[in-house]
Order: sequence, then structure tokens, then C-alpha cells
Amino acid sequence: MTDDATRTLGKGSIPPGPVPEGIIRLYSMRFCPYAHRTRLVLRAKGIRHEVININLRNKPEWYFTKHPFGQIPVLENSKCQLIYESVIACEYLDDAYPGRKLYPYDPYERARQKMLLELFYKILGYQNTVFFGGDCISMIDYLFWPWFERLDVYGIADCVNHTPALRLWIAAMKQDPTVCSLLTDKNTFLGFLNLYFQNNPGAFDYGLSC
Ligand SMILES: N[C@@H](CCC(=O)N[C@@H](CS)C(=O)NCC(=O)O)C(=O)O
Repeated sequence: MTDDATRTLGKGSIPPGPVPEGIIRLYSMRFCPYAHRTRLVLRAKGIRHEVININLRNKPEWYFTKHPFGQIPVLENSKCQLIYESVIACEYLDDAYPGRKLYPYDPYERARQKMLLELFYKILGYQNTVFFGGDCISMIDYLFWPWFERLDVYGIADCVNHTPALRLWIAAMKQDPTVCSLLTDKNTFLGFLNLYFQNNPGAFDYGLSC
């Protein structure tokens, strides 16, 4: 597996070659919550992968052959197949790779996670277990997490003060090895946002030394 913290590629960059057999490639950006979902699933399932970070304010010309609007995340496999939209990409990884299944096998439970995800965009649903899918972490938790990791960065961490179940869930998520391996510290996020809102194309490489 490669380090997720590589410098972004921008306009004028050389397109990467074909994806080698046995690994999958993720086009990403270190601060994107949608790409974060995919990175969590890749790690949780232990899938060998490489990451290519894209400068979203200075997109490489070749990147539009990977996604029609040049968005991230996109997965590319060694058969040159491209998979985009973060929820679809995460489900693809869960289906295409062996090992621990993050979506439940039970069709109703799987449908329930997808219904919760729909609700997430409006209001969080009732939950009486530690994790959204039950007592173990599963796909729905990874799909929600990137936004909760950023609450403190956006200065709205207090919004969960009156929802004890959500506070417990956040604490449980922070114990998960996959979540821990991809945590970005608050100051790095703030440094990124500061440059991002100044339209500075260097924002996406914030915090990288070389
Ligand atoms: N619905 C998409 C949203 C992806 C998305 O909005 N990605 C942002 C970065 S966080 C992006 O690519 N922005 C660049 C652009 O839209 O040109 C998904 O779930 O993958």
C-alpha cells in the first residue's frame, strides 16, 4: 500500500500508467470527505492500493478521462475499469474483494444501512446500538465518519453535546484502528481550509514537506 500523503498532480502532469495487476488505484485528495470514505474502506478491508492525489483547483487535463466532471474519488483497476461516486465505490470494494464484509449479508440489514444513509443527508436516525449497523463497525459507520471527524475543524463539535448516543459512537469510532490510521489533525485541516478559501492551488498539498 502506498502512503496517502503524496503531492497532488495538476495541469501539465504526466498521466499515470496502467494500474499494475493485484492493486487498485484511488484518485483522491487528502482533505476530501468523500475520498476519505473510500480510503477508510480500502484500509478496513486491507486492500492493496495506490493513491494519486489530484489538485482540484488545477486539474490535470488527462483527469477528465477518469471522471466526466473531474471529481474525486475515482477507483481504477488493472482492467482499466473506473468506478466513481463514493458510496458506489465503497460498495464495489466490499463486493469485489474477499475478507471481512462491511455491508451486512442480510438483505434487510443492508437495505437498512442504505436507508440510514439517505436519512443522513436530512437528519440522523434513531440508533440504539454502539454502531449504526449494530455492535460491530460496518459500512454505514465508515460512510458517515468523514463528516464527524471534521466537526471540530468547522467549530461545531458542540452540536453533539445533547445526543449521548452520537457522542458514544464518536468515541467508539476513535478507537477503531482504521479510523485512527487515517486521522488528520485539526491544525492541518485548518491550514488546508485557510489556503482553500484563498483559492490557493497549494491548499491540497498543505502540510507536506516535499
Ligand atoms: N457525490 C460525489 C461527491 C464528490 C465530490 O464532491 N468531490 C469533491 C471533492 S470533496 C470534488 O471532486 N470537487 C471538485 C469538483 O467538483 O470539481 C461522491 O460521493 O463521490
